[in-house]
Amino acid sequence: MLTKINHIGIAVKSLEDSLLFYKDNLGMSFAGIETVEEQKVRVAMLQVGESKIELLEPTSDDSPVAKYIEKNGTGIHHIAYEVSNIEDAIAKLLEEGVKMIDLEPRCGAHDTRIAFLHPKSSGGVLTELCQCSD
Ligand code: CMX
Repeated sequence: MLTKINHIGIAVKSLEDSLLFYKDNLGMSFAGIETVEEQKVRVAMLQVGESKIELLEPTSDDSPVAKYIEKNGTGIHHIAYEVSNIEDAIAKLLEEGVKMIDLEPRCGAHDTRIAFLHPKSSGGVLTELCQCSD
């Protein structure tokens, strides 16, 4: 069902401050910043080899990522696994009794369709399914 890890999401307070570390100190290539209005986050995607790191900055105090930072501090927020057919993946997980936050895909960053599993079903790790556009 899963084809690879698409990205690791990291909650930060400021993209610009965090980019100094990831882009300048670690030398990751930077693919630009995008705002996902619906989820109240600004997202910066960085690439290292085949792997991607997604920095998430809340755009308002009521953003879910702002709430996450308030409760847990900055740090790893989610792991996103790539799937080739997200509807099939959601249906399979539901059939197996996995609790989903998203019963239907929603829009993610960089032209993807995504769905979150409930952390109760994944040992407290927020887990995302992610289907890239063809
Ligand atoms: N890690 C672990 N647990 C988390 C979590 C995280 N990062 N974020 C939320 N939770 C927990 C909550 O504490 C809550 O637990 P309880 O049910 O025990 O209280 C549960 O998950 C549900 O969270 P919620 O905020 O109450 O539920 P919502 O449906 O309102 O939102 C979610 C869930 C995950 C979508 C939202 O919290 C969130 O993080 N949104 C931002 C998503 C994001 O990262 N978008 C970026 C772009 C996407 C991309 O392309 O990758």
